[in-house]
Amino acid sequence: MNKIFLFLLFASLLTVSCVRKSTTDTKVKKGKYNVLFLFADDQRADALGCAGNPYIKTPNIDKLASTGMQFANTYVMGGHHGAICAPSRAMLMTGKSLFHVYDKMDGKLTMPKYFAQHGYDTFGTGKWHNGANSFEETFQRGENVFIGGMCDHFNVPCRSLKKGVEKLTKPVKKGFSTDLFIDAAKDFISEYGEGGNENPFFCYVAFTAPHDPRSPREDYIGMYKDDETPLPGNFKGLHPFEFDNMNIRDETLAPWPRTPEIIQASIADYYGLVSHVDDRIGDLIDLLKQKGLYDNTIIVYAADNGLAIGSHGLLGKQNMYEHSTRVPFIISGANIPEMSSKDALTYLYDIFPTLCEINELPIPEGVDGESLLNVINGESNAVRNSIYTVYRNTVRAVRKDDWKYIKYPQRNHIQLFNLKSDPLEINNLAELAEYKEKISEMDLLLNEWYEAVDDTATINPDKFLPLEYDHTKLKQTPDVHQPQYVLDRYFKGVDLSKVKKSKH
Ligand SMILES: [Ca+2]
Repeated sequence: MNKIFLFLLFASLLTVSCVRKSTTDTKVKKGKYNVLFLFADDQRADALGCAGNPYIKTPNIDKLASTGMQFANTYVMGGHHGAICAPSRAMLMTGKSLFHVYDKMDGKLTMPKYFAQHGYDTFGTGKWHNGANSFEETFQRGENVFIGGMCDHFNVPCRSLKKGVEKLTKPVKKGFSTDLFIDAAKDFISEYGEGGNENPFFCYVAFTAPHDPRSPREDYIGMYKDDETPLPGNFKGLHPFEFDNMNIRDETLAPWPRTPEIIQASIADYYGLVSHVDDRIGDLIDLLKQKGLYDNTIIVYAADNGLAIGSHGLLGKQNMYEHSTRVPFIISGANIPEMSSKDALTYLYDIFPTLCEINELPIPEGVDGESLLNVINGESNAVRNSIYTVYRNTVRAVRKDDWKYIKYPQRNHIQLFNLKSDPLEINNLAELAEYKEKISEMDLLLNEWYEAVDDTATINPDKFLPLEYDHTKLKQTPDVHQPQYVLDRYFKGVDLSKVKKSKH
C-alpha cells in the first residue's frame, strides 16, 4: 500500500515538475493559470515554420507549438463586411458565432471581463477593432492600445487605460507597432506581482502585423529575398470569376493581373513582419521565465483571419478559400502534451470556453463555441463534424472530412474541392457528373448550417449576377496608411496625385 502511495506521490511530483516536458498520455492539469494571449492580424495558417512552411523563420512560435498543441484546422467563421477582423475579434472575445454578435461588443460579456469577474488581473495592448467603449468595458488596464482596423506600423496612434480610470486617453502617435505592443506587455509582466498581488493575469497582446502596410521594420527588410521567396502553389494572375466587389480595399494593393514579382515581394515583406513578431514573442517568453511565471502560464497564439496574398489571384481575406479562412492556433501550458497536434474542425470562438474549462471557470451562458478540452486530452477527436464559413451575402462554404463546397448564391455558381488530393483548391470538381450526389449532400449540409447559425443572407435569390468581369476596369489604389516604402515598392507607375500620403 505504502509503495503504491509513494509511486503515486512520485508520479504526481513528476507531473508537476514536468510541466511542458511531458510526452504522451498526459492530460490537462486544470487550475488557475495566467493567460498570455498572442493574437496576430491577417496571418495565414501556413505562415509558420511549425505549420510545415520550410521557408519562413518563426523559431519562437515553433517552440510554443513543440511545447504544446497545434490545431491544424481552426477557422474564422467569416464576416458580414470586408473588415473580417472586426467580427472575428467579436466572436473570439464573446465565444459567439457571427450572426449572434456581428462586430458589436458593447455591453457583451467578453473573455477578459469574465476572467476579471473571477479574480484575474486583465491587461490589453495592441489592436482593438471593436470600438473604445468595449475595450474600456473589457480590460482593467491597457497600454499602447490602438483603436481601429489598421495603421501605418511606424505611426501607431496609442492610447492608455490606467487602472481605476474608466476612459482611454487620447491617442499619441508612436512606432513601431510590434515593438510597442510587446514592450507594453513586458512592462505589465515586469510589474506583475508587485505588492504581494497573487491574482492570476490575463494579458492580451494583439499585433497589427502582418496586416498591411507590408512595411517591415528596417532590419527585417531583405530578410527574405524577393526573387527567392516561393510563390503560393495556387498563385494566379486573376481570379477566374467575379463573386463580390473585386475592388475592395485589400484587393487594390497590387495591379491586376497579379505579377509573380510583386507577389513574391509582398510575401517577402509579409514574412519579415511575421519574423519580427516571432522575435519579440521570444523576448516576452524569456521574461516570463525570468519572473518564474512561465510554468504557470497558458500561452495562446492565434490570428484573426488568413489572407490570399496572391493565391487564386486574390490578395485579401474576403473569400472562402482555405488560405483566407484557416488561422494559426497553438496552445501551450497546463500540462498540455508537447509536440501534439489535432485535426479537429475548430473555430476561433472555441478558445473562450476552452480557457474557461482549463481554468476551472464555468462556461458562461450564451457561448456558442465548444470547449476543446476533451480533444486536447485525447478523449474525443472532434467537437463538430463540419465547418461553415461565410462572407457577406455573397459566399457560403462548408467543409466536412476531405470535402469543401463553396456556394456563390448571387452568381449561381458552386465549387467542390477534395482537400486531401487538392489542398490548394485548384481543381473544381463541381462540373463533373460523378460528384452530383456529393454536391447534393454538401448543399444539404450548407442549408442545415444556414438555419442552425441564424444566417441572414439570401442564399436562393430570384436572379443572378454575371461571373464575367473586366479586370482592366479594376483600380490599384493605396490608402492613407501606406508609407513611402510601400508606395515606392508596390505602386510604381500608379497615379498617386489624389492619394493622401502618410507622414512617414
Ligand atoms: Ca485581420
